[in-house]
Amino acid sequence: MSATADQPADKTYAPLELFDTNRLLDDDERDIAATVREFVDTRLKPNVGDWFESATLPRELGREFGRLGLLGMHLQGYGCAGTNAVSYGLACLELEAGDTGFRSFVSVQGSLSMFSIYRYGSEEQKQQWLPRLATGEAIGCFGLTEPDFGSNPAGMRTRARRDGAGDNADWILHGTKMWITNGNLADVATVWAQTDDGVRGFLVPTDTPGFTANVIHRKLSLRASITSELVLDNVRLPASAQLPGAIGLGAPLSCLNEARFGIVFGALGAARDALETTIAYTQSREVFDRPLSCFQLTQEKLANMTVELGKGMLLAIHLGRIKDAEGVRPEQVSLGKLNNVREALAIARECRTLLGGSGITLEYSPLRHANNLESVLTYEGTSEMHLLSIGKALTGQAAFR
Ligand code: TGC
Ligand code: FAD
Repeated sequence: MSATADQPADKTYAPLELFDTNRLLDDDERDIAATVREFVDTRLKPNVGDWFESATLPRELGREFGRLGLLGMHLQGYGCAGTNAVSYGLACLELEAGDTGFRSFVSVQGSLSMFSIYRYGSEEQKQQWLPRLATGEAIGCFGLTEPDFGSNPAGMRTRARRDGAGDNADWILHGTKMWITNGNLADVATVWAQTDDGVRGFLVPTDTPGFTANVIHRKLSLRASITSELVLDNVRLPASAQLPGAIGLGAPLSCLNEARFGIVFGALGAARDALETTIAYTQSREVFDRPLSCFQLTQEKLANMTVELGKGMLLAIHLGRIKDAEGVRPEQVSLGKLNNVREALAIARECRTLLGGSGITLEYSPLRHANNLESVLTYEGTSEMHLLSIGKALTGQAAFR
């Protein structure tokens, strides 16, 4: 039977099926993506509307992510799964198809908290924290941003000073960190501070006297995620709390590369979910006595969004393959984060238009995804910072200052 305007063709494709991007993945990668997708569909999606509305994220999800092997999954040893970068990216994509809050949790735990310890910690620090962080028994957060220094962390005011002489003297940390994901859930915070010798990193158990986390309320974005202010009021730490390998601002920035890489894939999950939701909606919604899907303006929107989603996926897999082969350069991650978040946000907003009034409730995912992606556009380097990083790579001139 041939298709007519009112009758869909026999064979239809999901947006990424059109691109056949699965062909670019191996069996293990496809299995990991399918396992996470199943978990998201059965455990997370049925609850996400309530969590988003009540601005909560249950702490026990950490253990569930841990049981799935998602926490620090691209790290080797210490109870971590040791997958390749593409598998980690695909897990981020599937989580963010549920909600950005889920991907954020896993990004911060694995790529910021655990990675900072894995890359820069002493063996004792690794043994103490990584196995518990991998199972989700412990939760970590990463405090770089301050109220007055977000895009420009070099200006941070949080200070760490020695109390006494010699390498074994205690450290005293004083300052405030802002917009910290999982701050109120965390057992350990990686805190970056200025010292007489430049920026250094510290592991702060969150029950240390002088440490307080305050939840940031009334968010319009990333509501299914806990975001906090961290106050360090003369927090006393032993010398062993310092991350010995972290010397200078390059250390926290290198952790950001890991999390930004996850976002290159993750944002596409939000876009894919918005688009699939919208295609289904347009097929059942009748306007002017015909399905919304059979109007040319609708199909133009769906086709354009599919093209951008697929291009983003090809870019993500390409960057993942480079990362697995020889390591991806920061400006290459900037290309991916800038493009894929920008396009995902445009897709989620365009999807909302096709849902009409129905699109403004939590019944449908696109506006929730769009609201979340506003945060993603800002965190892990704003789109402007990534434009400037690309500009620097092209011209050799840093235009940040
Ligand atoms: P600059 O002089 O360029 O660099 C200082 C040192 O760092 C090195 N470096 C990097 N190293 C690794 N990876 C990178 N991406 C790096 N970028 C720079 C650089 O080579 C240098 O090393 P050395 O040895 O020569 O000292 O620093 P700058 O002060 O000019 O800043 C550059 C700029 C603007 C790109 C940087 O400050 C920046 O990336 N700003 C954005 C800040 C940001 O992204 N914050 C994110 C906070 S964490 C977060 O948002 C988590 S959200 C989590 C979630 O919920 O998912
Ligand atoms: P600002 O730096 O004040 O930027 C404001 C505007 O000015 C932006 O448009 C920016 O692009 C622009 N701008 C700044 N400098 C320039 C320039 N040189 N040229 C042109 N334009 C410029 N941080 C953490 O450390 N840990 C976390 O876990 C964490 N989680 C977060 C979770 C959420 C939900 C959010 C919203 C943020 C989180 N952040 C976290 C903070 C995030 O990284 C910062 O918000 C981000 O880096 C931007 O900093 P800012 O908000 O201070 O904006």
